[in-house]
Parts: sequence; structure tokens; C-alpha cells
Amino acid sequence: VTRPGVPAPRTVGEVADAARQFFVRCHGAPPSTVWTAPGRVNLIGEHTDYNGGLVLPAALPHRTAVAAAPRDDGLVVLHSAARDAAPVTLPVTALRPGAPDGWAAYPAGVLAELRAAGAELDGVSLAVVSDVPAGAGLSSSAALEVATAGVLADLAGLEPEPRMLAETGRLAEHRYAGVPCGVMDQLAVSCCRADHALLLDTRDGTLDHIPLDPGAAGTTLLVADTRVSHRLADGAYAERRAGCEEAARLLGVADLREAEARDGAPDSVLAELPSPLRPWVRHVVNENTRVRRVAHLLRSGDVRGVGPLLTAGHASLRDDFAVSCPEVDVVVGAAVAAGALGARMTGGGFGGSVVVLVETAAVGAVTDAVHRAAHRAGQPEPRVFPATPAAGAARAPA
Ligand code: GAF
Repeated sequence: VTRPGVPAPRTVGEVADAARQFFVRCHGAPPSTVWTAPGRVNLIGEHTDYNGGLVLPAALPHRTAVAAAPRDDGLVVLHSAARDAAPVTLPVTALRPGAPDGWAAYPAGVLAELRAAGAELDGVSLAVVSDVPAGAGLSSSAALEVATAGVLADLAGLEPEPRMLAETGRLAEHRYAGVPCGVMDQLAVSCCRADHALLLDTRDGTLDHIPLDPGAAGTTLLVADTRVSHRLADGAYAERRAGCEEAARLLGVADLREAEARDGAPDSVLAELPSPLRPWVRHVVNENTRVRRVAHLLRSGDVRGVGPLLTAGHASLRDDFAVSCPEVDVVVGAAVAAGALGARMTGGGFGGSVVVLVETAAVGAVTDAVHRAAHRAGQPEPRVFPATPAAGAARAPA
């Protein structure tokens, strides 16, 4: 799929080298360490990760690279090669939620969290380059957090254990970016493996790597970035999360994963709830079932069988959980009508990206249909690209 504006990801080595060179330009000397971390696409399991539920993401081939070196002047100096990302300099002792803000809040938050946990990091230079589309629901922030956690762990002499990197990133996201996210994105970015999806049980933290090689099955996993991002997303996310917690409280269970098991009959459970909590809980309960089914199909080698579950998951997010939006629905509808095996929104919702499973022979037709439908609807031209499951965060070889 080659169209103007489609991001072609660089290899791990290329993106790491770009970060090294950018670091030298910004800081005048080479970095002491470089990490890269991928974006992620969630195949199925949406808005389940803060309900003790199941998720099944895969890492994207698009990566963020962070290069770093220690400083002895007590400053943190942050540079990003992204357009509109102004450099930031401040004393490490001045880090707090809101200072700095914007893009720098993510790496600064990770630094502050590690310092709060006792890491000896008294001054740091960082440089960031990224191929992960930003604001597209593909976890560019988690990639930045986890790659930053990796380089800072190196500088502090800490063991960069993937779950520690993920947890540090999640805390930074909560406290410094102000987003009450679940655990999926940072764990996916840290722990995914190439050619696998990651089945994560957020209740007990169990990780299971499930082979996923769509190409070998004659299929392709596409991501369609709608390039739409509605401002209401953050408030609506927090509202959904609070609503699910309230529903669990009303049902007398620790989380909605437990509600699923109660009586084994979702309908009798749901009947006790006021609206709008009823459809929200229905989504979460049914979504966990879909994740189990998709995981089972992948394990038995039936990639095509996954398609209808993706499309059913989208209907549930649109109608029950109410986190889709017209622009996303247009893309999902066009992909399915043009013969995709299945399609759904991926990530938090209210814009962002759609994941599409398609016969490889139909990639061109489905991509064209998505572009035509977006054009007809007067919305931005989506960026459509293949998403071959890639590896999680790692230190870049010197
Ligand atoms: C966002 C959040 F960051 C995740 O934790 C998850 O809740 C997702 O939305 C919805 O599944 O990406």
C-alpha cells in the first residue's frame, strides 16, 4: 500500500541511529544508551484492561527511539525531532505534574517516577525520534514512556525488567499526563514479541504470547489512521472508567471480570444496573468472551475466523460502550462492505485508528474503498498501512 502520507517505518537500527545522530546535534556529544519501543495496535479487548479483563494487542513495526546521557549540572534537557515539539530544559528538582507539560510531560514523568522510587538520576540529556503516528490511538505516548524508562534504567544502573518499565510508564501517564489509563498499552509496548499477539490477563497479570503471522495465512492486518481525534476523548475515557467501577460496586464485585462469572448469566447481572451502566457492563462482559474466542482461533491457526469477532467488537464499542464516532464508523463500514474479513476501532476511541483484517489479495480494493468513503463523507484522508506484529521495547545495539 503506497500512498502519500503513509508512514513507512524505519528498522530498529535505522531509528536508533537517527536518535543517536539527533542526540549529537542537540547535545554536542554521543549518547551513552539508546532504547527503542514500538507503538501498538489492539486486535481485540477494548476498555477491558481497567476492569480486570483480557486484551490482545500486538506491537507495530513503527518505533520510537530515545537516546540519553547523564549530566552533572542538575538539569533535564529534552529534545524531540517531532514537528512542533519545542525543547525543554529545567532542573530535575523542579519536575512535578504540569511542569513540563505537552510532549515533554511523558519523558519527564518517567524520570520523576524513577527518582521517586529512589533511582539516582540527578541530571539527564534526552533526544527522541519517532515513527509512531501521534494522536492516532496507537500508543505513541506509551512508546515514548517505555523507551525513556529503558534509557533511564540504564543510566541509573537498574535492571530494565519489562514489567518495571511498563509500570513506570503507566504511573507517568497517570500522574504527569493526567490520563487514568489501564495497563494494556505500556505492557504491550514492553512485552510484545515479533510475529505474536500478546494475550494479557489484567486480573492476574498473566502474559501469553500467541503466534500471529497474518501473511503466512494469506491475510494482512491493516491499520487505518482516521486522522480524527475528538477532544472529548479524555473526559469520556475517565467517565467510562468511573462508570465501570461504580457498576462493579453496585454489583458487589471487585471488578467487572468477576461480574462475568457471577451466576454465569450476564442478563440477570445486568438487569440490576441503572442505564447507562447496563450497556457498558454488557460490552465489557461480551468483549472478554470475544478475546477468548479470538485467542482460541489464533491458537488453532484460523486467522480468517477472527474477522467477524472484530466487526462484532466494533458494534459493541459503538452501540453499547458508545466510544466510537462517525468518522471511525465510516472507515469500519467501508472496509467491511468492500470485503474485509473484519474491522474495528482500536484503542480508547472517539477517533484514532481502525484495525482491519483482510485477504492479502483484497488489500488494494479495501484500501481504495476506505479512501473513497472518507472522501465522500468529507473527512480527512485516512493513512492506511500494514501492521506486521513486531518486537517490544529493547536496548539498541551500540
Ligand atoms: C487507551 C488506554 F490507555 C488503555 O489502557 C485502554 O484502556 C484503551 O484505551 C482501551 O482499551 O489506549
